[in-house]
Amino acid sequence: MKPVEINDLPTSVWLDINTGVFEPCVEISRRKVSDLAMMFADQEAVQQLIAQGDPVVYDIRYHPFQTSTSDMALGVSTIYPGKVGDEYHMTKGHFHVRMDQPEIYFCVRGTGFLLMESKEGDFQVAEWRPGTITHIPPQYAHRVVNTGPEPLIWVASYHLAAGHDYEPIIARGFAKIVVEKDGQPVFLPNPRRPNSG
Ligand code: S6P
Ligand code: ZN
Repeated sequence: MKPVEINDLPTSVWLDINTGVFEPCVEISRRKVSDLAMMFADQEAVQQLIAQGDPVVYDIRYHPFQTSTSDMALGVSTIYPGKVGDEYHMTKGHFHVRMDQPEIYFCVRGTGFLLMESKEGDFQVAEWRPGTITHIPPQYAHRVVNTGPEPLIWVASYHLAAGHDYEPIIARGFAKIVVEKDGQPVFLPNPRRPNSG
């Protein structure tokens, strides 16, 4: 990641809500099936997709707003429609390293779900459509799932200092996975957590 520049002047960026492209944007990250390999339940499907070209699951565009006295950041993420086996495309999901740091997500295109789970095991779901805005309290891990036929695009607003902690998600996932059954999204217990019922 490039070093964050300090800018004490007002700044605006411009977002295309149809494509998730925004300018200026200092960094674009792309996550493919192989980057999320351990996150999906169907490991056979993971290996097949990687062998067939390793499709992109989502892109993240990021821009920091660092002044001499404050820090904020904007992320715009786009999950492309698709599944790995029966499980819908989703983000890795993370806790913030700083457990006092909340975040706001603003859905601008597509449909799906935001999964949130605290370290104590409180599991919450927000259903998303364009215009849904969710406040994620500190101490809740967050993952977005695209269950629709078009890209799911949202804006994330958070403090730069929040940080990303992926380890608990890599180790255990979320309480539920979201899979397609008879053309509809359904929530199933995470098979990696035998007691999540
Ligand atoms: C950062 C914010 C988002 C995510 C992005 C990708 O706090 O929540 O910008 O980084 O949506 O998700 P993940 O789980 O791969 O970082
Ligand atoms: Zn976050």
